[in-house]
Amino acid sequence: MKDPRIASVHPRRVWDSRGRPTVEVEVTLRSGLRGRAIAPAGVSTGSGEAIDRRDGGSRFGGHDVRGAIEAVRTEIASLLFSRDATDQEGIDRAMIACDGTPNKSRFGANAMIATSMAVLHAAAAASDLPLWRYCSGETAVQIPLPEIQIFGGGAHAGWRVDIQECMVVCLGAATFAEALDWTSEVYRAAGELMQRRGLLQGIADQGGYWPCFRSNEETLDALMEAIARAGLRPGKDIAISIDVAASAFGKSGRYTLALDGSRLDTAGMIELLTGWLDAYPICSIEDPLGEDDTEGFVDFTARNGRRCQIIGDDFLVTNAQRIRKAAADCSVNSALIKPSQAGTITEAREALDAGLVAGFGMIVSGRSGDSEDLTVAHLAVGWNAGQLKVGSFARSERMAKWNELLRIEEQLGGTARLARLPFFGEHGIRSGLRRGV
Ligand code: 2PG
Ligand code: MG
Repeated sequence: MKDPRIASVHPRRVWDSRGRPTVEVEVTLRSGLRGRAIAPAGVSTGSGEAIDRRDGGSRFGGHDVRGAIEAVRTEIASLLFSRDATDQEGIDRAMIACDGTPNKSRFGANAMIATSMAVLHAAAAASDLPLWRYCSGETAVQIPLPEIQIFGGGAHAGWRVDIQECMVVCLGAATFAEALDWTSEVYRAAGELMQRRGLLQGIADQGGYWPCFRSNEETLDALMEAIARAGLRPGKDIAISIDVAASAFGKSGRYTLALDGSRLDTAGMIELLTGWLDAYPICSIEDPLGEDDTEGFVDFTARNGRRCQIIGDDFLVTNAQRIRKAAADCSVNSALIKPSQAGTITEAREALDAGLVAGFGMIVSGRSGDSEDLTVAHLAVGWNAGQLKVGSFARSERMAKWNELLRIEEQLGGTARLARLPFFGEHGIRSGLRRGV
């Protein structure tokens, strides 16, 4: 291994996929090798997430990151100087201690995750390994099954529909490459369908079509039609995944679905979504209830957890402790892993491990504000998470990650295996799907 001690930490301001400022960090080792990473940013955020540091004021709508950049340039850089980049945990823990806040608000989660990921890249470079291989060590890995958005919504599309994301999961694909082939056909079919109906008005934050529908359910109908038009069998070749992101329109057990003109309590929301699970081949549902509605999560999972992946995102915020509690409560059976929600690679890994120990389905995820940074694509493979979610099948910040997985699948050659959805109990996802078709 080349000398892995850190010689310098250099931050710069770059721009994310929404055209907002964000933090890039470049870590240079004594050997001259480097690692570089860019912090992503969400807009539908859980209240328990680590907090990005933004400057506020009027410049760039308050989103500037000069404070976060300064924190990397001064305190974080001197903290990391001369440390061994392969000691990821030591570095992350030192940053956490020095930040000193429970939510990383002093340095900023954006400053910390960009640094933490850059350190990881530098360590991989020092080991002369691709990032995914550095992360996996000797452990055999699978190619993650992709969840790919077709329609956007919620906070990512001006609240045109309430449900934030309507995605496809290519259950029947033999390889990652085939999953992308099928998704491309569905994405195109969905675009044609929107155009024919005079609904094609552009794309949402993550590249999914801007959903000009008259009801939330019409989104699911349109996706079913697009899958069929693409010559694929809904529920057999391709299943549906939705991110309800219910925290964004529901608090204290009261949910307002503005497009449908309905106000529902927790029981009503569970009834509505269970009806969707009966009517459509939905294999995965994320944040079906608000982050403060733990009882609702428990009830929903008791009713549907054997036939569907039920994911906590805003509800669990990539936090190992919360994931362990969710496993004990049986409030979900799956968890999203967004490194930027945790704020360091070490904590994101801890959260992932807590989920794997609990037997959860695990999905590594990008953010709605993303960039050309490929870290999450490598983590999904190297950590053997089983699933990856990085938005739609358009816009290069999304395609860069899907394309990177094609390269990794190629590198793995004959040993490459596309992961399958986890199977929950005797009436697991697959049998549930058969009932749903
Ligand atoms: C989500 C994510 C990404 P955001 O809710 O799952 O799809 O959105 O990055 O805005 O939190
Ligand atoms: Mg989500």
